[in-house]
Amino acid sequence: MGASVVYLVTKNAGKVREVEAVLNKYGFSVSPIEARKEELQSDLLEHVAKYAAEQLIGKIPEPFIVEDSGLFINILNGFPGPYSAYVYKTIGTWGILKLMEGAVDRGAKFVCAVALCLNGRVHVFRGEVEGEISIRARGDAGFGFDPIFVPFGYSKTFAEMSIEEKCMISHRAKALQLMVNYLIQVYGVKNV
Ligand code: ITT
Repeated sequence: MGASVVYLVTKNAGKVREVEAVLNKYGFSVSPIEARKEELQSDLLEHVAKYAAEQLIGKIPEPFIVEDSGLFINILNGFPGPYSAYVYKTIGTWGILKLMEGAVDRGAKFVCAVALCLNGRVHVFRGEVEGEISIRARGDAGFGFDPIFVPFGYSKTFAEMSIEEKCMISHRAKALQLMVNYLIQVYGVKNV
């Protein structure tokens, strides 16, 4: 392939920083690109990311990534899930804490689907991290729901971690790691 630039279709600066933190380690630079994404209504993030990527084939340079992610809360039957961006914009972390008031089961997970488009074909990789919704918001690093999510095995929220720490365990880092493994296996990418 020989390309060391990966284009990332997003308007979320937090995602850009994290994708860079992971892919830079493997010799890739990340170039954010703003393009209109077609949003498929689906409960499955993989379908949403794949559909959006397929609609962009031939319109933007390759290889490119479309990433769709969300927070799934057990006691709320997976809400906000695929609607996380909208819920964050409307009720935010405060609203989620309010919905969770008095809840004993605070289990939740972040899920990420990365759709990679290479040579006109789309491949999807999924990553998850399990954890809990905290009682109150803590920390100001990261983005989105980071101040209210405590990954299992840790006492800090994602927003209390450095980007390096978050990217050792995050849903996004796991999906990206699978993508890098795929590039190594199938394409024998030299700079990996
Ligand atoms: P693009 O579509 O432009 O990439 P977006 O923010 O709209 O940006 P999504 O549709 O994938 O992206 O929405 C995911 C939302 O889920 C995001 O806005 C956050 O509120 C939340 N989210 C996803 N990953 C997160 C993370 O690592 N930390 C905190 N919140 C996260």
